[in-house]
Amino acid sequence: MSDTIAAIATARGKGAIGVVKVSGPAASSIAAVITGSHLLPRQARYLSFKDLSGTPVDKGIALFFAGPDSYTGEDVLELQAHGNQFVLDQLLQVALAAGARHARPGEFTERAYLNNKLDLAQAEAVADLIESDSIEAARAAVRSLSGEFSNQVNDITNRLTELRVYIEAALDFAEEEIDFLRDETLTLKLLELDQIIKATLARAAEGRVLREGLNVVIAGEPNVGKSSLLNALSQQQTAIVTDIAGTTRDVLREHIVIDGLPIYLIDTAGIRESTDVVEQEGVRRAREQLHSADLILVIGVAGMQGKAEALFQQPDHSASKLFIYNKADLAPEAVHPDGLLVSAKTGRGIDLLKQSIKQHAGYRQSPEGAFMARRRHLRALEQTCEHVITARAQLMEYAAGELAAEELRAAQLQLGQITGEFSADDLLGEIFGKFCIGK
Ligand SMILES: Nc1nc2c(ncn2[C@@H]2O[C@H](COP(=O)(O)OP(=O)(O)O)[C@@H](O)[C@H]2O)c(=O)[nH]1
Ligand SMILES: [Mg+2]
Repeated sequence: MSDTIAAIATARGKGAIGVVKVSGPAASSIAAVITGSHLLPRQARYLSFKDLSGTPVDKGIALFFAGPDSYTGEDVLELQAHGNQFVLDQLLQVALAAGARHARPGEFTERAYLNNKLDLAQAEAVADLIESDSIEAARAAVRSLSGEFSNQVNDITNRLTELRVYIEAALDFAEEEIDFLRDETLTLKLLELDQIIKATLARAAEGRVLREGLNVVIAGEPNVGKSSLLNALSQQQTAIVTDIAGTTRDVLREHIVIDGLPIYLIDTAGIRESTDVVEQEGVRRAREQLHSADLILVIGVAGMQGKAEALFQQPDHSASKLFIYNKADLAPEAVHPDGLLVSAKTGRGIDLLKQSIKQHAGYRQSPEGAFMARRRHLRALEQTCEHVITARAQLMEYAAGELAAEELRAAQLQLGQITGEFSADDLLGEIFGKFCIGK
């Protein structure tokens, strides 16, 4: 990488300060052009920023970091000017005229990754921190950014290596191989590993939900109070509520946040056979929503035995389900051990319902806190887990050391995708392409 990149790093708009960043071999000569001085590394200087003709553009603070001790690992210049678009545009233009080119989205962080300043999971956490929509999400992102998630992944990788070495050594001593491989410490270690992976997965899954939110679909028969529950949960009068069955036809959405957990509540048409074409379409859309749901709230009526359940016994919804019995105000004595009693009308049980939604999301389950993570991380961890389980079976059931070692190797490859040790170029393009410019 021999070229120099530049970008405005602060958000567009008017603000107290605005930052232009430059990274690459020309950073120090660009600094000399703009500031007219030779900047010493890591020494803040307050001076005039000038354009190529020497006309002052602004006054501000210039910071120079000499590579490899910088964010990107290259020479980096940071100009802190006033937060005005025209000022920043001019500074950027000078940098471009003096030898830089426009940075692509995420290119500073991509360079940091390529120069081993951070691994891929950390680089992704940078983008996730910037995108955080709650304190909880920001905390999880910082945890991943500071390497807690990666350390955990590396710990698992090291344990895998240790076990592989052990098994492969056993294979070299064929006579004692069987005893070696049936060794209890080996199977215990595999069991322990399995647990560590699952714990990591739980923390990552929590972070994934914090980042992407949870699709919660409210479903059930007509008139059970689905729309009323949407309104009660969101404390908005979004949905039209009447006692006429089949009122809701369109799919309605509300965004709510429960203790930092973003939830997309989706209200649907009541599921029943109907001759009305509009309602039929509503029911079709309701069924469609069920497929993208993370959680389905199956609504029934308190005191009535769950006809609703039967509607959702179809095997095609993999989402977990929570059974809710509404209108508890009309049947205060009702008992439903399989579900939650609520009243959209009086508000009874609504807080409990929110807590249950949170629990079902696996949220706030891990005392150490969530790792900001993405679906691809979860997939890799799940695959790792499967390989470890298969490895244990190969050893215990068949004493097949070679196959077990092969499984462990496959597990390591999966983990390497999280930290970017083994990642395809197109994956990198996809990850960094979603960053904002200037990061
Ligand atoms: N008593 C009582 N009535 C309710 C409650 N929730 C909804 N309803 C009434 O039940 C009827 C149907 O409600 P709606 O939310 O439109 O049901 P949906 O068809 O499932 O969306 C309306 O008349 C609501 O006022 C509740 O908790 N208690
Ligand atoms: Mg409705």
